Amino acid sequence: MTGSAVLITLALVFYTLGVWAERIAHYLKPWHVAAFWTGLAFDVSGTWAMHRLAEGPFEILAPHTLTGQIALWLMLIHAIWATRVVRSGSEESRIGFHRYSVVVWLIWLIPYFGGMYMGMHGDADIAPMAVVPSARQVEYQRMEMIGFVHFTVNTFTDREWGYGDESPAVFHPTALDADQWASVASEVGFKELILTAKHHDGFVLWPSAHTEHSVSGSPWREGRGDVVREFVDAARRHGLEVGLYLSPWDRNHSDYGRPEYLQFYRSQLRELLTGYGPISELWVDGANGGNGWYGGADEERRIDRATYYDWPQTWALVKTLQPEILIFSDAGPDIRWIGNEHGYAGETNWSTIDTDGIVVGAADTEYLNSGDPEGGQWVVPLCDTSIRPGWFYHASEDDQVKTPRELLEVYYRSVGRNCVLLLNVPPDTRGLLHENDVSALREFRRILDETFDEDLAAGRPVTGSYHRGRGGAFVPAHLVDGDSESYWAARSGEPTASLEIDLGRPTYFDRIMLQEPIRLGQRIAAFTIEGRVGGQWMEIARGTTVGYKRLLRISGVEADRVRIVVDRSLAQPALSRVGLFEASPGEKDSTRASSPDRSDSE
Ligand code: FUL
Repeated sequence: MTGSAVLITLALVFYTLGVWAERIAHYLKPWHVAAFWTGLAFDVSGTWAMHRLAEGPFEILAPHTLTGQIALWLMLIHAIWATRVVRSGSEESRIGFHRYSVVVWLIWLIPYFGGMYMGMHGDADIAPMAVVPSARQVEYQRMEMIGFVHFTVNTFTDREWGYGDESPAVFHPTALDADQWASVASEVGFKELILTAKHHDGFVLWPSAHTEHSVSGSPWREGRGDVVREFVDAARRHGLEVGLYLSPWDRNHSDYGRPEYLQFYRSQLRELLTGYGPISELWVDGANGGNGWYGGADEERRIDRATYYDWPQTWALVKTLQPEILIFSDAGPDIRWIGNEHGYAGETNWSTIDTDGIVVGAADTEYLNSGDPEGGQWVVPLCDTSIRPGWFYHASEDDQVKTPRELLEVYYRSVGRNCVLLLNVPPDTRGLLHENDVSALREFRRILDETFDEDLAAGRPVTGSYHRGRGGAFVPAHLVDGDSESYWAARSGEPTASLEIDLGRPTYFDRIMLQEPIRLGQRIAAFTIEGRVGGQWMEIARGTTVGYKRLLRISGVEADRVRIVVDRSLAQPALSRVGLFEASPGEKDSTRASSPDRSDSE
């Protein structure tokens, strides 16, 4: 309990004692009056302490303040009156006085309980923005990195887009081990894996009741196998969430382009979403229409992207089957494409967009890349890219696997720019992740851990203005307390702020991490970081949005104090974390080699 609450509770004790002792005695005694005055003294000091803690100017007309004021004045009048009655009042008025006392006591209870309620609930959070993420979207964003598994007949035909006429017999992994995929994924920090249950060629990785074009027709596991099942089970064994990619475009199906195909597509969704337990994400690809086999027609088919799939109804079906699922597409509704396949988010990246009018497969990629501060929907940005040039495995690309340093580049431009990174690591013809991919991933992880292992700002003293709340709910120290739930918030109505971390001694760092408590919305639009180097303040970084996480690479400085200046914000800014790090030597070489863009190394 805070000091003010103790004082006000003491006021309650004394006041109640005086009033009820008088009531029982039916006679006003001098000690009753003394108890009234003591109660009043505690109430005045408790109220004063509370207002010192509460934020901003004293608002005389706020409901709680107003009832509190009225009660205080009533108590004062009552105490003065009681004093006079004891001193010079008639016996009759001393006998009847308790009636007034009880009324004043009852009125006083209103602000007391009101204050207690506000103490428990009033400062739980600052006011959220008009658009905030769902709890599931926050969970999703916190995963930071997830893995993509592109695997189908293309793996065996050495193609990127199958035509739809592949024989199921070509699908014959010799050593398929979904456990290896999942164990590598969890080892390198992926929190979810997404499998291409069906790619554009239409071949399905599970034994479907709706098409013959599936693993049932392949020699693998004598036609009795189910890749989706093995994948889902392995992922869960390794504590990973499961996502499925079901290509809307189907170059195998004879009905593709006709209304009947939609029923087929929905039946496939039904199979996947009812047969394999909880699915965290459905991935809806934008590629669509064009030539294909289409049951032997072997022709070009175009669809109207805006209407053909009747997405609102299709997504409603998906959510009925799996209420917790998140749907990815260019238009969300829950997760949005970042607009390119390099895994790069815009330097400015808002989690909000306006999904109205976005057509899946024909979206404005610039818009998706940076989001929209005025957007009416929260749609988590997702950066997808492949560890190899292609999405599917090709032996010819074994020596073109992204290096750990290239992976770091992707990481800083995706996770470091308010995105979730979806990294594709395609199994080879054995059905295993290739050794080159696995070793690049492991080294990438090692460097990442080395860089972010020690936060040089952790636990250091932080000063700056803040939104006052009971129990210090929003103090600057929350930036460095290692608790992702706690946060600092500026005074309400103030879109700028400045915070200063005292590092105690000159400290070298070259990586900066900022995080907003996004469950209350995204706010910060521009910020500057300054450092005191050799007694002189200098600007060391500058940026726009922060969002869930913003990572900045700077050329190293040795500063003893660091200032975070919020220059512009859509509402009172809030931050849950500021971290300062020294990059692993493995990373620094890469910075030199690939000379990162100014945007990340201002
Ligand atoms: C694209 C597809 O055409 C690629 O083959 C791959 O699946 C990628 C993730 O999405 O649109």
